Amino acid sequence: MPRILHLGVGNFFRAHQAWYTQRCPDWRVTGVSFRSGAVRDRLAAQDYTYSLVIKDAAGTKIERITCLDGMLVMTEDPMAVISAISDPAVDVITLTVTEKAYCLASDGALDKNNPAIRADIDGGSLTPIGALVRGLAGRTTPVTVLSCDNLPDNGRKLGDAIKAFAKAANLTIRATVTYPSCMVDRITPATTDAIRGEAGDDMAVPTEGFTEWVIDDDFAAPRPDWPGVQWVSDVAPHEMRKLRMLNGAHSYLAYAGVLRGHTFVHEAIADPVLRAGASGIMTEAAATLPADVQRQAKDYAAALIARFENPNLHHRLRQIAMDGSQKLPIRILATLTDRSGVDSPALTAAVTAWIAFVQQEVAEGRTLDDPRADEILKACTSSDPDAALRALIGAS
Ligand code: CS2
Repeated sequence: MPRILHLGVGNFFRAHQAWYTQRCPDWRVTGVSFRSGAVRDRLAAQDYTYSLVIKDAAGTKIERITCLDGMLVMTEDPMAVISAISDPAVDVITLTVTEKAYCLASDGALDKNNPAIRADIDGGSLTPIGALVRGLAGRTTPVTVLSCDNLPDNGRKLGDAIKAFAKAANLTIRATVTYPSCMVDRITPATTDAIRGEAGDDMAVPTEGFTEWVIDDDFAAPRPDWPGVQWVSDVAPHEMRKLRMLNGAHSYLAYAGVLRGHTFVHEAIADPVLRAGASGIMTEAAATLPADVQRQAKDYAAALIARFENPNLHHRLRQIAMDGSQKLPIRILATLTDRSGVDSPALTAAVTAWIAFVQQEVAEGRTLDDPRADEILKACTSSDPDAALRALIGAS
C-alpha cells in the first residue's frame, strides 16, 4: 500500500491532510512527532483512529479518521525517523511543523545562526530540516516533500533550506526530490474537554466544515488523488489571498481582540470596531493580489467573515496570538511593503495591536508564547519599546 510520512501530528494535520487522505482508501499514513511520545501513546491506545468534530453554524458532524496506522517519536528514536524518510515505500512526505520550525532568517533562507540548526549541523540534535536532510541523503528512490505550513512559497523555501543544510552538513541528496508549494486552509482550534466529552474520544479534534487545499502539481512519485484539491501550476496567488486576507485578519483580531477583552474569534468579529478592522485588513490585502484572484476577493472576504462568525467553533484568540514574531512579517508586513506609499490604516493597526499586546502580556507577568520571547521581553524594557519592537519584526 502506498504510504505518506507526515511530520508534525498536530490538530491541523488531523483535521486537514488526514481528512483528505481518509478519502483515498489505498493510502496509509505514518506520523512523526518531534516532541514527546504523549500523542503517540494516546493515539496508539485507540489504534491511531480518532473523531473529527466538524462544527458549523448549523450544527455538528462527527467523522472517524482511520488512515493513520503508526507513529514514530523523534526524541525516542531519531534513527527510525531518518530510516522512514529514506524508505522507498514512502512516496510523499508531508509537514505541519509551524513557521518557527523552518528556522528561516528574515530573507526567507535557512538561518545558519539559529542555535538548533547549528547544533544539528554539528550532529548534536535533530530539527525537522536536519532529519529530512539525513533521511533524504539515504534515499535512492524519488519522493515528494510537501510543506503544509502557512508560509508563502512554502515548498521552495523548504527545498532551499534543505539544500542549504545539506551543503553545510556535507551531505548529498542523490534521489529526485520535489518540493511543491501548497496553500492549506481549515480553521482548527485546540481540543477542549467539551469536545472530548461530546465525541466520547480523548483524541477528538474540532474543526470547521470549510476546507481548501491548492497544490502545485509537481510530484516526483505517485501521489494520492486527494478529492477536492485544486491542482495548479502556480500556487502563489492562492497563498497570498489566504495568508494576507484570512491569516492577516486573524492575527489582527487576536491581538486587538485580547486587548478589548474578548476570548474567541466569533466574539471579536461581533465587536463593530474589530469587525471594521478585520474587513479593512482584507480590503487593503486584496488590493495587493494578482488580478485574477483580486476579482474573487470581495466574495472571499464575505465568506471569511462568515467563517469567523461560526459560534460553535470556539476558536481562542490566544491560540492565534502565539508566535507573532514569526507570523506578522508574513501576514501583515509583506502586505504593507507591497502597499508602500499607500495609506494602510488597518494593517498599521495590526502592527500597533501586536506591540500593545506583547507589552500588556509582559506588564501582567504572562509568559510570551513566541520563539523570540527573550528578545521581545528585552525590547519591552528598553527606553523606546515601540521602536525596539518594530525593529525586532522588521516593521518600519
Ligand atoms: C491561525 C491559523 O493560529 C493561527 O495563526 O491564523 O492557524 C488559521 O486558523 C489557519 O491558517 C486556517 O487555515
